[in-house]
Amino acid sequence: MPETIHLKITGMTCKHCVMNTSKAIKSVAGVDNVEVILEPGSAVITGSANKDDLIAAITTVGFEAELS
Ligand code: 9UX
Repeated sequence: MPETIHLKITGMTCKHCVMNTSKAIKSVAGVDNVEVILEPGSAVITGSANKDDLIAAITTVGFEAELS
């Protein structure tokens, strides 16, 4: 069942960071939609993606994420 996941993301400083983070999140299985917000750093994800997989994907592009 689809759900909405809210993440706090630290380290993004520009629009390119936001794009990289969005792409990384979209690459995770089960993501239906994502909105990444630069200031303050956050993401709202809908779908059935695994939360740890989302956090790991964000780490891969150089930022830190936690559930919020
Ligand atoms: Mo440009 Mo955003 O290096 O980190 S992508 S500031």
